[in-house]
Parts: sequence; C-alpha cells; structure tokens
Amino acid sequence: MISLGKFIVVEGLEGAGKTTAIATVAQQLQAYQIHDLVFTREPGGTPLAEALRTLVKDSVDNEPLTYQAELLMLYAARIQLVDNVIKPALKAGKWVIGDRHDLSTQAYQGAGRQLDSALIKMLKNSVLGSFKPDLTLYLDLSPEIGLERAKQRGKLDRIEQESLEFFDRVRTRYQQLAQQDQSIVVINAEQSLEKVTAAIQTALSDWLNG
Ligand code: Z5A
Repeated sequence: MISLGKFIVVEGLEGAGKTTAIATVAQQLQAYQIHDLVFTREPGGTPLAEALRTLVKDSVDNEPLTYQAELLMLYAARIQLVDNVIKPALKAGKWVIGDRHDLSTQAYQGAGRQLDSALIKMLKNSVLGSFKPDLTLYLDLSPEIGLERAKQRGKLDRIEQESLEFFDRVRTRYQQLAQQDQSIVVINAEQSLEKVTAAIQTALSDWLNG
C-alpha cells in the first residue's frame, strides 16, 4: 500500500503534449487507488506565482525583460509554490502532479538563455536545497514539431517566439540532464498520441511497481 505523498513532474518543449500526459498520469494513479491528487503548474500555482507567470510570459508594456529578471521571477514563483503548496501537500500524504518544475529552468534559462551556470546553481541550491521530484517524465520531441502544434493553438507567447536554435539548445540540455538522472524517464513525444499515452502508462507502472 502506497501511503506517502510523491511529486511527479511532466516536462518538455511546448507542444510536447504535457496536458494529455498529466491526465494520463492522474488516471493511472487513480487506478492504483491514489485519489488525493494536487495539480500544479510552473511558473504559477499560487496567486502570487500566477501573477509572476503573467509577467514572465508577456512582460509589461513591451518592456524588455532581462534574462536575469526572468530567472529571478521563475525562482520567486517556484519557492512560493514549493513552500506553500507542494511541501504541505506531500506532508499530508497527497500526490502532486506538476506541469514543469526546476528542470525547465535548467533547460530554458541555463541552455536556452545561456545564463551563468553558477548563478542558476546558487539560486537552485538556496531556493530548493535537496528538494526534487520523485519522478519526472520528460516528453522529448523536436522543436519544429512542438512549435507547429503550439502554433495551431493560437498566438505564441514571449518565450514561444524564440528562435529554433534557442529551442534546440533547450532540448539538448533536457536530453543531457535526463541521461544523468535516473529519476527522469524520456518519452518519445513525436509518436501518435496513443503511443505516447501507452509509453507514459508503461513508465509509470514500472516506477510504481519498482
Ligand atoms: N519556462 C521557463 O522558461 N523556465 C521555467 O523554469 C519554467 C517555464 C517553469 C510556460 O508556458 C513557459 O515558461 C514555457 C517555458 C517557460 N514557454 N515556452 N516556450 P506554458 O505553460 O504556457 O507553455 P508550455 O508549458 O510550453 O505548454 P504548452 O505549449 O501548452 O505545451 P503542452 O502542454 O506540452 O502541449 P499540449 O497543450 O498538451 O499540446 C499542444 C497541442 O498538440 C494540442 O493541440 C495537442 O492536442 C497536440 N498534441 C499533443 N500531443 C500530440 C501528439 N502526440 N500528436 C499530435 N498532436 C499532439
């Protein structure tokens, strides 16, 4: 009987299919009689963090948002969410399913923005310490496919308008980090939705039964 709360995160480029993946994870956990679920998204997930999300995604009056300010807002939003929502939920035995977490910062700000790695490391250590997801499902796909899917949904936000080179760097960093960490499972997200769903179900049941 699984009784302690766990933190499962879904990561990937835009258009990777995180929304469907999260629904798949939730359904499967419920099939395992895990019903006390909390859903989060980053940046966001608390009133203050949601306000920061709007600033990160769209800036204000077209004022250029510096990369450092973007990074600081992402960590400000993250610590609000971790301390006020995620940790209390886990402590209460609930399972948390996150739409993105710190791996996004490592990939987007670390590799996409090419920000100083010492700065990111220092922020991560002081904000999160040793806190990390129990399982991360990284949905891997080429930026071309992901952006095409995202475009079909409507207007692209500030980050989505970055160059393909930016997203190539983000993807490469995701892949490198996934190779270094056994708690990150790579799912081929270029397949049909049915195949992606089946791969997620297999990865999750392997982990739950492992
Ligand atoms: N960001 C950051 O830079 N640093 C950080 O630390 C954090 C975030 C935490 C969040 O925006 C932005 O913040 C994000 C990274 C940055 N920006 N960018 N660029 P968001 O939350 O609004 O955006 P997103 O996370 O990228 O979500 P998304 O675009 O909605 O992606 P998704 O959830 O993975 O996609 P989806 O809605 O599930 O699927 C997109 C469409 O594709 C949809 O119509 C699906 O039906 C379709 N789809 C999905 N899978 C398939 C398959 N397999 N085949 C065919 N069609 C599919």
